[in-house]
Amino acid sequence: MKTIDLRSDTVTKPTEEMRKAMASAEVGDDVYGEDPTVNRLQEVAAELTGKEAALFVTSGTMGNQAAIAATTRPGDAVLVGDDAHILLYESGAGAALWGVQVETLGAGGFFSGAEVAEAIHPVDVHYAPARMLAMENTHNQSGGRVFPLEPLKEAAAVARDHGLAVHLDGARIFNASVASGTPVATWAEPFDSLTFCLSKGLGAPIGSVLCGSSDFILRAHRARKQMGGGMRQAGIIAAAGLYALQHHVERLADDHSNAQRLATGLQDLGFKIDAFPETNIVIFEVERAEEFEKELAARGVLTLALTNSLMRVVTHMDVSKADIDDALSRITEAAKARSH
Ligand code: TLP
Repeated sequence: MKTIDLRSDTVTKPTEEMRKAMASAEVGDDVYGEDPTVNRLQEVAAELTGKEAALFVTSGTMGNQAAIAATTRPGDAVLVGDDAHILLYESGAGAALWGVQVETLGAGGFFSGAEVAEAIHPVDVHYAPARMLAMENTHNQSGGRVFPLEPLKEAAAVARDHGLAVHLDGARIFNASVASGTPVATWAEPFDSLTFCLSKGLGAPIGSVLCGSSDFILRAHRARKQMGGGMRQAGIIAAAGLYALQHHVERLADDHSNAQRLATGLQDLGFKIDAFPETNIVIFEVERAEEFEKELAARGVLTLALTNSLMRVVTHMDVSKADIDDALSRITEAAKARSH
């Protein structure tokens, strides 16, 4: 029985063509800035996002943390939406490494300009001064929803007017771009900095890119070094990223239609879905989710229980439309077995 891994879009394995691009990559010591493939990836990323410069980092987490380091001082506040990755899933790095306090605003990952204004405390010794607003698009925990462009611009503008730097955790910004038909540079425009991941829907094995002004990237480069992220012949992995940007962007539309197929099947089985998927993430309600995760795993379908009543499934390059149908029939069996 084939295992169908829907835990995340991070589980993809490099294709043969991607491996060939990796094997033949020109490399050098990137700590000396001498890796031509890393340099090329950074140029391409800066161009795609419309920023001056870019920095190849090991992960989305490292990109977000380097952005925080480059922008804040200990004691500052970083504002994020509800359930942001920076708050929930970066192992407390903002506090542990840079001494910042992460504060949330809005609901479900989304917020208005007025909510941003309200979250920024007046200058008063009682409050941690807000130095940065970090938005997330697509928003993972709400089921890969796209933060619509106009409200996003408004929220970013309000933060900027109050003197905050504005960062985008764009781990899945290419999904937002493909789903909306709006170029990545347009999504990136309201932000001082953004990270995007090569190792999620784009199918590369490792890596993310942080983009911003040249000054910002210089400071982030230092933070990357502090985190042990100075890599040597990293062109081997940057080549996979370049390959992914050339060959795996448009196909994200397939992941989105597979997610919708999966969501429709789950709804037909009676599972409640709060947000019908716009991109590649489906979150559905189920009783005793942790148990259901195990019941599905026993049938070769890997999923992620987010809480004891919410499950996440994610579509990606390594699951086909036929795999989705196969997964749905195994989920049907597991659900039936429960009701007996
Ligand atoms: N998210 C992972 C897990 O950490 C939850 C996943 O499987 O979805 N920002 C966002 C919005 C993300 O979803 C993730 C990864 C990251 C940043 C961090 O990327 P990595 O895993 O490369 O550090």
